[in-house]
Amino acid sequence: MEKSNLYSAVQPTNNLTIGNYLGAIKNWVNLQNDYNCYYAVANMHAITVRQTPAELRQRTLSLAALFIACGIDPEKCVLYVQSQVPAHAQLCWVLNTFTYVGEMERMTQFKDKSAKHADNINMGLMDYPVLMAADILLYQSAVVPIGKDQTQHLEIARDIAQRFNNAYTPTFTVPKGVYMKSSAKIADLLDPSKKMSKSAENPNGAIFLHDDRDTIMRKFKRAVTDSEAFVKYDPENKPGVSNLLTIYSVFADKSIEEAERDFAGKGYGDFKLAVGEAVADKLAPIQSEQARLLADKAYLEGVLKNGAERAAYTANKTLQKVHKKIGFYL
Ligand code: LTN
Repeated sequence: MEKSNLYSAVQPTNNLTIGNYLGAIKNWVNLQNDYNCYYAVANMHAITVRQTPAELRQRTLSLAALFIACGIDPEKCVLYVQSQVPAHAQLCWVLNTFTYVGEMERMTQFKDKSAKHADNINMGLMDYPVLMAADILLYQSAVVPIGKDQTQHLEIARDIAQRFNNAYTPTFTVPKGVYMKSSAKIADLLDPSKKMSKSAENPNGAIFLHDDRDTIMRKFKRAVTDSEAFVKYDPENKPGVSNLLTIYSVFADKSIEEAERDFAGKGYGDFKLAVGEAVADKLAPIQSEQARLLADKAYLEGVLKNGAERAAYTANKTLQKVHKKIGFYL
């Protein structure tokens, strides 16, 4: 059977945490055999808030290298940088005329980001969901793996697709969002009532994918536990310990029960050490592969150029159809 197309993207803005790794990239790796995957570095979305140019450029390359280092195979998938495929901006323009100002003003993320960046509520920020719809629809994507925070964006993409299809003839595949149920939810190490976030106030509560072993060990050592002294999975009463158990279980590839057994009769000191080591052991090879790729710029640029060409091929086919239907003189 013909595989369906799958689309996802990450913005090259903040540094990614182990939560992002488990919630997004690790799943992407598992999906690459079952779908025609398009994975993008969403640098056009990134500029909706002000960026330092040199940093944005560096983070773009760095994120692409990270994807590959995590196991995304650029031969199997189409891995590319969004701005290298002009069709994204082109389709976005057309889709803008199928999107209402009112519905964009009501988007939760727009409201949140407007409050956070009150000095720069630019049109791009408001148009963010339309650009995202363009990303998805250009590739006739059937499936879009996303986090819960992107639900509203995916709904709008579906609405826009249906609106266009109804106004003309079926043109876009109407995408379905998939929410990774199996992926473990990782909480902040210092405040286990909060999700581990790349923009947490205190960076000691989050493990970043670029953290070295010493940093990782130090952060786990300081992680919040409780005043009891036994390792047991009980998210309600022992949120800190349960979070550490979850992290250990995914990074050491063990079930929660096995993880509990590993620490039966042991104190929190040993436990935290083991969790830190499991994480550091998993991240070390990813980090060294990412560094190796970043040092081989010619290779990396070649991969991205090839990815952009393959992406543009599919994207331009869709764009051509759209332009024809709306009556652009071709
Ligand atoms: N908005 C997403 C990133 C993103 C995306 C996409 C995700 C941009 N375009 C298309 C899925 C499909 C985010 O910030 N997580």
